[in-house]
Amino acid sequence: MSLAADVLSGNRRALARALSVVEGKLDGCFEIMNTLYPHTGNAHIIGVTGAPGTGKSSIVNQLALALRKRGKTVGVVAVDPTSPFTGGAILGDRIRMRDLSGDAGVFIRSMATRGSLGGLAQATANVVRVLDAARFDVILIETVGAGQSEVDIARHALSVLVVEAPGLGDDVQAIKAGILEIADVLVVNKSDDPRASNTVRSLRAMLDLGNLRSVRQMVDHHGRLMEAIPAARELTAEADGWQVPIQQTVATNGTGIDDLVSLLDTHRVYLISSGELERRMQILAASELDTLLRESLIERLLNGVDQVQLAELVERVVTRDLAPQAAVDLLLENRL
Ligand SMILES: Nc1nc2c(ncn2[C@@H]2O[C@H](COP(=O)(O)OP(=O)(O)OP(=O)(O)O)[C@@H](O)[C@H]2O)c(=O)[nH]1
Ligand SMILES: [Mg+2]
Repeated sequence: MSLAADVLSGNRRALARALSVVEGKLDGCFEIMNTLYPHTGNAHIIGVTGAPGTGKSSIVNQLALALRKRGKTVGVVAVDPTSPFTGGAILGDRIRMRDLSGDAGVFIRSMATRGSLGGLAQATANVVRVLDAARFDVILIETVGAGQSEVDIARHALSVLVVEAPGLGDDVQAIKAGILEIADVLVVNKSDDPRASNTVRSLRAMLDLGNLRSVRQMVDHHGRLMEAIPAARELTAEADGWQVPIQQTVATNGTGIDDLVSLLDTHRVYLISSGELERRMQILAASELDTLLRESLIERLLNGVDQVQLAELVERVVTRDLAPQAAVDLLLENRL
C-alpha cells in the first residue's frame, strides 16, 4: 500500500512519515498530496494567532482538551516562531502539551521554519491537509502574529482566533502586526489580570468603529485569477453578517474555554449557512493557484537559463545598460 493509503486507513506512523515528506517537499510529496486532496475539506481548521506571549499555546492546549471531552479528534500544528527572541518558547510549548500526550485522539506537529516564508505557508497548508485527510475533526494552527507570512498561514484556517493579552506594553498588540483584521473571534486572554477590561474596551471601540468586520475581504487580494470567479465577489455583501465577538479567557485554568468552543461552533455554522465558507474556499483556491502558477512559471523559465548569463543580465540592469522590464522581456523571449 502507498503511504497515502496508509494515512487514509488511520495509520499513525504513516501519518508522521507523510507529514515529514510533505513538510520537507521530499520525493513523493506530490503523489501524497494528489492522493489525499480529494479526502480533505472536512476538518474545522482553526488558526490561533497573536503577539508573542499572549497565551496562544495555552489556549490551544485548553481548546484541544475541551474538544477531546466533546469526543472530537484534534490535530495541532505549531508554526515555530521565526524570531530568535521567542525561540525559547518551543520547549515551554512541549511542556504544556503534555496534558494531551498519550491520547490517540490528538496529534501534535511542530513545523520547522526553514526556507522562505512563502514556502512555510505552503508547507503548513499541506501539513494541515494531510491531517484533514487523516480525519481529524478539528485542526488548530498556532502562529505568532508577526506579519504577512503569519497572515498568509492564518488565511488557510476557516476560523481565525486573534489572541490579545493585557500588560504587554500596548493596549492592543495585534494592531501593529496587522493581524486584527483577519479575526473571526477576538480572545482577550489573561483575564485574571485586572487590566484585561481595558483591553476589551479598546477592542470593542475598534469593533464599533467598524474597523475590523469584513476587512477580511480586502485582505483577499490577488489579481487575475480572482477576476475569474465573479461569485466570490458577489457574495461579499451578503456574507458580511458576522459580528466579531470578544471572548475573555484565562488559559491557565480554562475559564472561558467552553464559551470559546461554542463560539467556534457558531462560526462554523455561520460560514456554511451564509455561503461565506464557499466564498473563502474559492478565494483560497484562486489565490493558491495564483501563487503556484507564478512559482512554476518562474522555475520553468529559469531552468532554461544559464546561471552565468542570468548574473550578466542582473549586472546589465545594475550598470544601467538595460532597464528591468527590458531584461524581463529578454528572459521571456528566450533571447539570452
Ligand atoms: N496569568 C495568566 N498567565 C497566562 C495565561 N495564559 C497563559 N499564561 C502564561 O503566559 C505565558 C505565555 O503563554 P504561552 O501559552 O506560551 O503564550 P504564547 O502566545 O503561545 O507564546 P509564544 O508562542 O512564545 O508567542 C506562560 O507563562 C503562560 O503560563 C492566563 O490566562 N493568565
Ligand atoms: Mg506558543
